[in-house]
Amino acid sequence: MIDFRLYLITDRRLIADSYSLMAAVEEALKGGVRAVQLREKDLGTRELLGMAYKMRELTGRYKAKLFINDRADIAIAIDADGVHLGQKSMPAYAVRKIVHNNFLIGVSTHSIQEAKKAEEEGADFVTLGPIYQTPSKLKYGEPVGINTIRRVKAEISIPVFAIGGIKENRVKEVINVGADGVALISGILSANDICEKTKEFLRMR
Ligand code: 3NM
Repeated sequence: MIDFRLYLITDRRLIADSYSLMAAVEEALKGGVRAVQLREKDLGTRELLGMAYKMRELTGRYKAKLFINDRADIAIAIDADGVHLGQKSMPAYAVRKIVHNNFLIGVSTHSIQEAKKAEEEGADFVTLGPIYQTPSKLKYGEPVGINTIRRVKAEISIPVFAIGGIKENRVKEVINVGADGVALISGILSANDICEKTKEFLRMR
């Protein structure tokens, strides 16, 4: 069940020096985040697995959901709530074959076509983006803009999370065009006071 509206994605390189990754995520959890995606793409399998176990323990203490980026195997091994798949990951229909019934599958999408396909293939929710310019802009392609949210929402019935350059002053406008929630990295993790910033995001709706 997708019972969250703010989806925090990790990138430890974007965190202010004063926080470790675990401390940063704990501050966000204290501020009210209820879903975290572990996305540390530069780590090898053993390092990622070790981090994932710790993140499971931490998110579990706050009764928050934990998703693992791309790696369904690691998600299953550490008893995560789900996996978040990219366009080059295993497709959702293949992941469904190896997971239990309540396991959640998120898929990153960048167009109406990708969002429709993700739903057809069995995703529980999608992220759609980049909506705005992101700090690491070119990596995710040109911004798709907020009208794409409206159009995707008209085509699919699973929840859609707006992603890419989401700051607190943009939450209202993406929700107003139909987004079910927002997914973000730097808006929260680059803040000097992560707990306070998280609360600001949760107020902005
Ligand atoms: N995926 P920030 S944009 C991880 O469009 C990611 O699929 C995107 O970081 C997509 O909140 C993005 O700092 C980066 O802009 C989100």
